[in-house]
Amino acid sequence: MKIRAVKVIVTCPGRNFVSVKIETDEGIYGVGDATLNGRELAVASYIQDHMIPCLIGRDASQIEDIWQFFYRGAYWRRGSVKMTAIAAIDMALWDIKAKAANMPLYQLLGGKSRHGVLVYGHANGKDLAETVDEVGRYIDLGYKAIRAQSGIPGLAGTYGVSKDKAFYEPADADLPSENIWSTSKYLNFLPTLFSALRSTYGNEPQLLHDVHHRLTPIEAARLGKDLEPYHLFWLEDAVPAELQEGFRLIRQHTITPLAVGEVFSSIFDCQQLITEQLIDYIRTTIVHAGGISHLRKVAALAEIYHIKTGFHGATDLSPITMGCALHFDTWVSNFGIQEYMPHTEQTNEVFPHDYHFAHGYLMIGDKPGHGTDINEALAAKYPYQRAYLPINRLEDGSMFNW
Ligand code: GCO
Ligand code: MG
Repeated sequence: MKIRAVKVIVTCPGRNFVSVKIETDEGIYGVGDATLNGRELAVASYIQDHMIPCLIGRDASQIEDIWQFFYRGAYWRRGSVKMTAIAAIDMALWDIKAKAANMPLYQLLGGKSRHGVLVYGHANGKDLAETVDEVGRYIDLGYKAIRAQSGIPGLAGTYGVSKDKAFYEPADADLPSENIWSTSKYLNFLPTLFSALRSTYGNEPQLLHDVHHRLTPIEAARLGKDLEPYHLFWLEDAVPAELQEGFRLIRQHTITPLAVGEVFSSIFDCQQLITEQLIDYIRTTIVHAGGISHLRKVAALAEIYHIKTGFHGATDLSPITMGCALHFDTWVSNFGIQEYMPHTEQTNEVFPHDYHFAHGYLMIGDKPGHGTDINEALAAKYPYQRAYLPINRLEDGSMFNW
């Protein structure tokens, strides 16, 4: 089965998405997600200008060889743009292989290990009281695991607190907007939030929190310790993780479970974190780290070290990534949890899919392939609109991590 044509499709049904569609000479096609929030066109160009000429005429069934061709053959290794571009091709090729086999993707990977995929939803509020109410709303919706993010007294705004309660869109302006951050205000406030959540809702709901890369290891150790009485499911991205050995310090001080990895692009970004058991959940996901082929290797390494998956699943990852992730989650033995932020109706129309939410789980369908498609005619109606993620500064004006 030869690759006949490859298209890069850029669309903005409320937010930007980059997708690829690979067509074969046997009429079977596959789609993949190539969205890298805030840097979309770099990936589109990487695929269009540097991958498509090498793909035409290749055997679409040779997924691993094509992966290695683009990984090794570029000479320049890793990096978010390259690994997102490779991921998109990889997802589309797995879609084709599964369709050719007339099987849902999870069957090709090894079959079902569970009947549904446990997800966590995103409760957030402008202050403690509103966040407590929002967590209650998610419990009422049937979520068993809920991430809680809240406005912080004395700060105008922060990561994870949304204007729109149903849909969170972090890329909120055509040039980066600026937030102001204070670590001490945050560290003083956060334990009061989780104390209020546990006293209101008891021990049953799983509670999660995303620090969004804003602490140093010793600050993260303090926070992890302060949160221990409220037994979080995980504390996410407590520190920026370029320095993997930095997690040793956090680990020495706290038993709060740690999750990290949504910005990683390969197994080499988490090798030490995994082999030294410095984390509990690996969040590196299919779209930003080389696709299904590469994530299988990450998950297999993690499994040996008692580390579970917890794939990134924000709205800037398209429904195609979600479809692939859910097949992976349904199969992989060391599954932990899946992040879930519903896409808007407009996005769902452009990307028809066969997964749905029920009682705290996402359920996948049995269509051959990964179960997600793109409506090209509709996609063409929404041209690209430049949008950036915010940046963060300290109260004295210093550039900080967002
Ligand atoms: C999460 C993430 C996202 C990112 C976003 C950046 O845990 O869901 O931190 O909200 O900020 O994906 O584009
Ligand atoms: Mg995060």
